[in-house]
Amino acid sequence: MRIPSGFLLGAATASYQIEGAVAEDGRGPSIWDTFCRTPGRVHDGDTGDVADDHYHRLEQDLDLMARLGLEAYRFSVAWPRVVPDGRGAVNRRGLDFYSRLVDGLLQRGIRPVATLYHWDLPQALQDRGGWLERDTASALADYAAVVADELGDRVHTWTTLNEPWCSAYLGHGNGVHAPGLVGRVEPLVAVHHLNLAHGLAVQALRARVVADAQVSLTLNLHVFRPDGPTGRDALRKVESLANEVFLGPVLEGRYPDAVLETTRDVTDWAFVRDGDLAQIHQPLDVLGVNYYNTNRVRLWDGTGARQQSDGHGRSAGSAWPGAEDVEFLEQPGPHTEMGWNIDPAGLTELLTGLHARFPELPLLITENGAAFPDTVADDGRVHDDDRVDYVRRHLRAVLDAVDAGADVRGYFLWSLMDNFEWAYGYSKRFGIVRVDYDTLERTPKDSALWYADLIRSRDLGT
Ligand code: IFM
Repeated sequence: MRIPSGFLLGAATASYQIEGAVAEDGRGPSIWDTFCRTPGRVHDGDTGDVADDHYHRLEQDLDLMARLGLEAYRFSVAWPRVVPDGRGAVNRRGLDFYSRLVDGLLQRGIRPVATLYHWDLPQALQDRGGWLERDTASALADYAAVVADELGDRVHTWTTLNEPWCSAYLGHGNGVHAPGLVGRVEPLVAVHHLNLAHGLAVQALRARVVADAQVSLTLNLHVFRPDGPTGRDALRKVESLANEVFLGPVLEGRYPDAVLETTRDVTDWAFVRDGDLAQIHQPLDVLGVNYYNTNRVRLWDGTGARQQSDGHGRSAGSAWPGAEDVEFLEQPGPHTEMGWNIDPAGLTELLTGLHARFPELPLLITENGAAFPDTVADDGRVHDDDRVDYVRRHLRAVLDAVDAGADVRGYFLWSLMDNFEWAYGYSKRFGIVRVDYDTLERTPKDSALWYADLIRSRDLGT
């Protein structure tokens, strides 16, 4: 199987997960700084204070990317580094960091792909209501304008939001992500304000970036498999909350009926104002797709303990408002260290399904990868054959979708290096480069060497 010419092979990271330097050069606090300091929220009390120290090791990390031969690099800009209070004064030193990053990529022939928001909301905005407050959407657009004025001449692809599903439902539904709120209507209010933020940010970007830059949104679209006689009903509910609530307004200009039905006893959506859907429904050049696993669902019959293996941890709240009667069943193995099942066929189905529904819309895999319990062998290397196998099989799944007609433009491996895995702290390693958290030394794992070879040969084998 050969990688088609023009198909980009890259790797991805996000600001809070790798940068560290949280109190340096004028950066303000983010909701994740606060969350990490709240006892019991993050594994072992880990924080992003140092993370991979990427902020101080930028040149070294750029050289590493060049050695691997990456064709593109997806990073996120930390809003609290650029506009420390969320609104108002711009921090020049924050912008300078990203400007150096983009220049460093271009000097090495690597295409920069920038995400504006990968979950590190300035704490000052959270203090004023965060994503429950409509004004946060226009604050994101103002921040987008600042970043685009600085980097708009050099960035190849822009993504407004990363996985708004996580921001909304994990942040405001089951509370396992910052800001750690538990509620039913709150995640849906957050969904709408995130959708609005996306639409306003697209408009701010379009007015400023070079004409051939691509503007996108990255969604972690879920693939559900129905189980038994109630599987279809369950699927309709969770699909509406996970996928349709974003695809509908962003790409079709409406909240679909299935969303309104599923959430009927939660909200009347009165927070959606006249004109909002037109603001949200902006043309996109490409849709970013993050994919890791699938879920098997059915309706709970009210007896026995309800199964809840949705892969995002347990809490007092639910990430599925209006679909609390859906059971997430344990999936057969193999699983990654996150407990997520390995199901590459789901990626092919997702991509071909998206292509059938939105035939004009190019797709980009903005994240795919796996955490495994890596060990350092006696020879000092990490022989992560399981990760190589995972990536190879998922890349094949992408190429299967391309063969079936889907217009997929590239693949970004999550992640370039081990990093802060949110509520799991540093306990899960997704990197193709190992980071020793004591010395911060970087060591390419076997998967990195394999990926570098693949980028050179563009041959995925048979
Ligand atoms: O680490 C995260 C990333 O920040 C968003 N997508 C999923 C990854 C693995 O959980």
